Amino acid sequence: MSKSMTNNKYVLDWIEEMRQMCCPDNIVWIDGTEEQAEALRAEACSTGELTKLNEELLPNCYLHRTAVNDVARVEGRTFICTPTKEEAGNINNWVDPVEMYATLKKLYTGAMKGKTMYVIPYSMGVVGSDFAKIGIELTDSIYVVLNMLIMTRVGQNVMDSLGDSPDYIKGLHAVADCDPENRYITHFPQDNTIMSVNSAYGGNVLLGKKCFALRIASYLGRKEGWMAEHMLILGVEYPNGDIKYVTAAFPSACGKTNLAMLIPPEIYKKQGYKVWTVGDDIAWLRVNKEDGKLYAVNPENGFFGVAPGTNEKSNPNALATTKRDTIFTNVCYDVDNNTVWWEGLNDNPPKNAINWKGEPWDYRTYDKADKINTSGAHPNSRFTASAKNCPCLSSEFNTIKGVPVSAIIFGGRRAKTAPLVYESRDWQHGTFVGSIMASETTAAAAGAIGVVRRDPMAMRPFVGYNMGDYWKHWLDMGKIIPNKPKIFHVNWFRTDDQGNFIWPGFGDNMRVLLWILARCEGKVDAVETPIGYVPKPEDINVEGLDGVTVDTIRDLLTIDNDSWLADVENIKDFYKQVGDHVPQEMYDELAKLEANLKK
Ligand code: GTP
Ligand code: SPV
Ligand code: MN
Repeated sequence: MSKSMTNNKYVLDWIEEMRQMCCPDNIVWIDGTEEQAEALRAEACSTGELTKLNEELLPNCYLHRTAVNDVARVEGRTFICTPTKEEAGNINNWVDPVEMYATLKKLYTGAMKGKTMYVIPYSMGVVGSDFAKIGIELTDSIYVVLNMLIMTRVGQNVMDSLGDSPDYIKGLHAVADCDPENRYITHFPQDNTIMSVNSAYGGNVLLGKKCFALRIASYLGRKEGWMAEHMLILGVEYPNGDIKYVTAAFPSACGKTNLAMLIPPEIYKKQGYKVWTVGDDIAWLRVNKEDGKLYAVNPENGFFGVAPGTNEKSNPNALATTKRDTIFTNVCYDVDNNTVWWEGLNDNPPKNAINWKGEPWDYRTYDKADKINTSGAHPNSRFTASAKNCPCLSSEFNTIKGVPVSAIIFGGRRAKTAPLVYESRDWQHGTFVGSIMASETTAAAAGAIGVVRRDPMAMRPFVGYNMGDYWKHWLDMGKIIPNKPKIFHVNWFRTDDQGNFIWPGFGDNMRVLLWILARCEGKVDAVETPIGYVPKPEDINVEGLDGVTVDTIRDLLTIDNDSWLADVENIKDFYKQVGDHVPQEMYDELAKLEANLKK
């Protein structure tokens, strides 16, 4: 047993209780030092848990493969265990806490026999800042430890900051048999507790991320008057040096990392425009007492990004971030070069390759229609990369105060219906726009891909309480933010009749961002439609775009009343499903939308 990093009796008693249940051979505290991390990497390499990659091409980078049946978040096995089902609501899976603790106890009992239990003290947010919250994760996986060291702030200063307070989030993770039938990702908001068992994949086991920074934090935010959201945070720098910040909520694998690291098109770059990344996945938002604006911080310390599709053209900043100190999970292994590859990196797949399942792989067998079985990298394969290596990292990344938010942007993958961009009329309408978000499902969660489902605020899998109460919390926040951000909705994913994306996306999304910010400054007009305000087509700059004209923009901005009316029916069903906690204001907005469309 390594030396304890604290005398805090709440922490020590809990660890002892978990030790007695899980029966590890050994307990090791993770102190955040490079020496300890290096020793753990070496140990993981010696057992085959990690493969060290080419030190010249990818210094300090490693490859890891998870079990074939453990490659994404499992929403069906994720539970919010509040004392009553009503508190968790109809959208979450719920089990009575007493029953769930009993189920889990059986699975954890003896689960760490022969293994080491690592104790990871971490902070979400800059240690000791007003935004920050402390967690301790106990895990028997070195892979989890090494990921947490990249994704969060770990070290003695975290325990010093906690002192003898009981105010921290408990997280217990055991890989156990990695049995999908007994996989549980469970949250006990009233107990500040997260318990995860039988998985070793990303969002299921890096407990600081979705489990804490969204599910538990959203619950705490409601109680304490702030918000935890599935949002990127970026700053747009104008040629005069001004920087305006926006946050954007898109569902998993719908473009947050890409937008957060956007490189402006040439026409803007040469004028001096720049984009700075504050966060790519999670935002914690609080009202600033001095100026009455909403301020955002990114509680994470790294990026757990989707690898496929990341390349020199789509996201050079993300690619550069992954060139050192990175853990790659479930990508394709290039045996000859001892490097990694994924679909969409380049047109040069390795000839001597091992796929994400760990089998020899011939790139000629790739079939777009059956990616999971034929691709070199899993569609949800990821990189875990340190924020400090990101070339476009904002100088405000370690901000204590947060950055002021000018605009909140919602968005999803919609082949039809949603226009390129529209603006809500006010905060209440904007909350409604968030509540009716819909998107085609992706590989980020287990299950069918490409099915349209409602994903309010991109938070469907991440709200730690009743969805209706969450919308109410949004409305309530609107009442306590004197200088509210404007709320917008975007869709980069409209397709033509052949199924091709019409909008070029990626860096060119800057053109839409600039319209959004011009609206926030009152510098550009808009056209009122039944769903909100859309740009005049000529106000989206198409200079330097290949094959995209003002007519293309006009087409991308059309609102088809019939498909929207069909959506209204679908929203009514969804609201019914959310149940009787849906605020009346949302029904009022829905009625207004329907009336506008029928006018
Ligand atoms: P999570 O990490 O799961 O929360 O995902 P994310 O929202 O950060 O998504 P990410 O930026 O990793 O993008 C996921 C996929 O969307 C990638 O395959 C991208 O290539 C694709 N994508 C991102 N931005 C655009 C865009 O503007 N247009 C198009 N057509 N595709 C995009
Ligand atoms: C997401 O699915 O939204 C992710 C990846 O960001 S995970 O950490 O697995 O949740
Ligand atoms: Mn995410």
